Amino acid sequence: MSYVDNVISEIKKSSPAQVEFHQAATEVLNSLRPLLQKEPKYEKNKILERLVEPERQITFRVAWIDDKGEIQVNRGYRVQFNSAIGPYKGGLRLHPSVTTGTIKFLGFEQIFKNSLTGLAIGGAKGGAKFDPKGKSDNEIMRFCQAFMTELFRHVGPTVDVPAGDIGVGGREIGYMYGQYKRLTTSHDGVLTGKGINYGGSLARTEATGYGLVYFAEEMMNDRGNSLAGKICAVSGAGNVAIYTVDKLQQIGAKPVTVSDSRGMIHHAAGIDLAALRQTKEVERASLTRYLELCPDAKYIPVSEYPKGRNMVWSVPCFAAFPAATQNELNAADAAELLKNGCQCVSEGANMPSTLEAVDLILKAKIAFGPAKAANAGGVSTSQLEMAQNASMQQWSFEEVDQKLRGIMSGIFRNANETAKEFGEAGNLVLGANIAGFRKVADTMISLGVY
Ligand code: NDP
Ligand code: 2IT
Repeated sequence: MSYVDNVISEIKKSSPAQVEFHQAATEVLNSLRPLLQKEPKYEKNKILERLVEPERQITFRVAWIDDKGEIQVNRGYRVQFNSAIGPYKGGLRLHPSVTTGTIKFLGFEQIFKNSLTGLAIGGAKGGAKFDPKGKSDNEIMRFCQAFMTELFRHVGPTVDVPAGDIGVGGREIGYMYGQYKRLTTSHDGVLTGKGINYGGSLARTEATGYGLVYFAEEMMNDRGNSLAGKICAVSGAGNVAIYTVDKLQQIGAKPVTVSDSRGMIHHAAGIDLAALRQTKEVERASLTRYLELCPDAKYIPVSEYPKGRNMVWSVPCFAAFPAATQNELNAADAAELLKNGCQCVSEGANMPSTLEAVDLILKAKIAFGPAKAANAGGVSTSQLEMAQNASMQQWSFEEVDQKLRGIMSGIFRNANETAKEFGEAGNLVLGANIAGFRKVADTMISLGVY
């Protein structure tokens, strides 16, 4: 058995239930094969065995009192995966589907994503198995305070800097930061995605979606094409999806879909950004509310999707932006996108495409932006927030956005050139994985065995 096969098989044996982590590790490790063959030092130093084992993994009890006065208990997580090149950095996810396997896959991906940004940030992820839906604002506040009451002892501005992810936006970051500040008396910016009044960075809210579109434009320009005037399909209706729609419209493209966990909107006239923001950011409502605001749109509930299909991907489009969650685009979805002439898939969510879907898309040789490259704008701008906090400055929106553009363009060049170096021009999965890995692995060797 080869080195890579051995490590993958060991992961499956030692953590049998962590299927999402197996999937993420399989994708990354498989694409490292040409590098590992060329450079025996990685196997000799047991880099893969060390990389797949988190440096530290914390689970903890989160107990809080709901509006009825009843005690609720949830499980909290922080997986501090790798700090070779900088402090742990990565988001917090609050969703009922969260398991150890979810947080580990996200933390593992984050190592390579953060390395690729060219910034000094290590990889981590956290969150809780908790459903924010139907909770009052006071319940969210008490949950976030309880969560931070344990987490505060494991984080710090040069140790570990969490941020948002699914179910964690500005409101939750504010409640967590307030609790951290009360417990430590320190106003040190330990979370990113903070409000602008208390240390947040302008453009962090927009950064993941904007960065995703900048990355897709880089891929298109490299192929002598552009997104301007093109029909785009976007999934999700949260932070990443909203600002993907926003930037697509700014550059003259036409996004026509969004979706949430209950259904999707197909708005042939083009998504109405104000109606989308009113529905999701102001009212925190279902997309049926969007339909009330825009009656010329079409709403399809999940119950009407054919089995095993995500209907967003059956809408003919030039470019597709999965921006909801993992494994939301499978092989059947990919086949339909390709059949309808799709030329570009750029991943806003983490691991939205299944391994089989990625294979089909790569074989078709259309542009494919893997999550760890394409959605790295969020964490990059988080690092810009850390830099502003550390120097007690606040930069303008334009300054941050300009830096974000530069970082996305650097990520594209790095992944693209690395793919060419290994004789796989255009394969940004291989390019991103090898480029992200090399910096972390070489650093681990420099730092001595740990
Ligand atoms: P939000 O919570 O703001 O939005 C998530 C959206 O996806 C919602 O519309 C939600 O629908 C939908 N969704 C979530 N889970 C599911 C599910 N299991 N099935 C169907 N729909 C689902 O999160 P973000 O926009 O921040 O995150 C979206 C993706 O982007 C995630 O994969 C995240 O890891 C990734 N990401 C986020 C970054 C950030 O800066 N926020 C940075 C990089 C990546 P509903 O509201 O009905 O639950
Ligand atoms: O997946 C991700 O990159 C994020 N959720 C953002 C992490 C961050 O630290 O900003």
